[in-house]
Amino acid sequence: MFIAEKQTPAVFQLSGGMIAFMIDAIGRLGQTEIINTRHEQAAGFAAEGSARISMKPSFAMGTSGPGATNLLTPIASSFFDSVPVIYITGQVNQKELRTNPHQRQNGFQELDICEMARTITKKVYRPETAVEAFNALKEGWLLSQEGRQGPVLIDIPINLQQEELEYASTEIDKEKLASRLDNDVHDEFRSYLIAAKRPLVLVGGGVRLGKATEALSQFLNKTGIPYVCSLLGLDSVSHTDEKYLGFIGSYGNRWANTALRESDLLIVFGSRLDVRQTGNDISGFMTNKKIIRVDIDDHELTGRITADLAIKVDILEFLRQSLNIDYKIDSTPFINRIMKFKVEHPQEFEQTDDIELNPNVLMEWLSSTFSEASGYVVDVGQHQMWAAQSIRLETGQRFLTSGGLGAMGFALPASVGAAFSLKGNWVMISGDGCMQLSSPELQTVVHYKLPIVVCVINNGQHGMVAQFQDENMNGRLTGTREGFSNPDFQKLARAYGFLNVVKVESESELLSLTKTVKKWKEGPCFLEFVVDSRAKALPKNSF
Ligand SMILES: Cc1ncc(C[n+]2csc(CCOP(=O)(O)OP(=O)(O)O)c2C)c(N)n1
Ligand SMILES: [Mg+2]
Repeated sequence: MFIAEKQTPAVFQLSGGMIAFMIDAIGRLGQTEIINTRHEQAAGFAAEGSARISMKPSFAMGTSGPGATNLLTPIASSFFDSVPVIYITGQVNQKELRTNPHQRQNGFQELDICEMARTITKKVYRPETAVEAFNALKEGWLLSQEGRQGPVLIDIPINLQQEELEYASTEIDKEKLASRLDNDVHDEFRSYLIAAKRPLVLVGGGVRLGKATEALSQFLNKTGIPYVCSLLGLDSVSHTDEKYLGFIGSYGNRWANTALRESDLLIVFGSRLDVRQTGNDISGFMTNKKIIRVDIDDHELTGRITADLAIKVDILEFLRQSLNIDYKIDSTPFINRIMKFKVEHPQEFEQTDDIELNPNVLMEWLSSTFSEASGYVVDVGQHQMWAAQSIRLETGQRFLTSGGLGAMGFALPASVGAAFSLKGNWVMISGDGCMQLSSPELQTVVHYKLPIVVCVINNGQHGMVAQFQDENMNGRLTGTREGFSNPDFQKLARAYGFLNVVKVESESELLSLTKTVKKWKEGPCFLEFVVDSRAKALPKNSF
């Protein structure tokens, strides 16, 4: 009843005895769709994808023991990327729970998932009564969304699941975050702006999580400050605005990192500034510039990069109030210089000429072919970086990927979750390695006839790690190319019931495919792109 009241798009799960009563209750009520995945990890990633799109908590469920441990990876993923997911695991009957901590196990499939998940959740609950279980749901729903968002875990013993409770509605308004802004902060902020010649905004994932994309756009237009994005910030801004200067970081666009280096004031909205963004050389990153950080989580503000001005605040509130600041800059000379550099060093030139299907050209082709898609869901590896570098997002298009955890196998199930939360077609981009972690979910896509364009970038290897080996291990490719092989993806897709399946090996084939593929976008289709194993994720920047 609680789940139904919250009008969540679906509950994602893989069945098991210890959650069977709860699943049955949701099914009998008939108000929430129950989506079966082929692995609990996929259920978790699907819930994460769904929550990122619906902007409210989603539910993933798994049974006790292996079902629960299979949920640990998505729990960590949603914790690091601040996504509100409510994970519910079944637990053995309270009578079966071990009482002596030195005993390994008492009940069958008994496992202390709460202890294991404690450090990767905002809170874990092991209710002792049915009323406590209900209260945990109520509190967990609010807590997962409060302040910096993130997952909670509720581990419910099977005997509690069978109790009947009188239901009382739970519509409680989320307490508004107390403002921590005062005029002094804005005065100081303005004084940094005024002193800067080349201010630059770095947009992180926190902007969208803080529901502040619109306010950010107003702020940027009003102030005239150009901007760059981190991986998770890519879909919070317009890519067609002339102030957009690209994707930064270790594998960022060369011109975006140049802008970062040349800026004399970096204003960071909701980004952790982790090593993928700053490189290892922190002092190099900070050279010749002032840094302002705005974040809801003060633990981030005291993290790797010390800011000249650190503001702990709800980003939406900060941006709204900043619209009143009297400030405007003409950044044209700075923008023009960076754009000239971009023209001289376009992204596709990073690959050598003899690569038959340039992966950056491929990503550009995908963005023009699927300019009307709801968004892209991208896995982990070189293909992820090629996508981040070269996909041009249309306004409102989403870009989901596993940021902080970087979990291979995220994209296919997350695209399932996204497809349940927002209509329109979704482009899922995976590597050949990642696809082998998630391929059972092809069945989920076919079963629910989801409008997902499955793209596999097949370079015959764990490319990202092979690239690392190339650079650091004299090209010994143990475990990445050696010992690695793929199934015939064409046959695999057909075996799962995909009707529209194609393999592309060169840029000329791409062009002739555009029309056909556009026709396929309504239902599931499977596109395999064969990319030379010598193609790399470049440039590899250090600052
Ligand atoms: C679950 C998991 N295991 C291992 C890794 C380490 N890892 C990062 S990228 C990568 C290779 C991915 O291979 P593929 O999907 O083929 O992508 P490519 O880099 O070739 O584009 C690996 C093994 C990871 N990030 N996640
Ligand atoms: Mg690969």
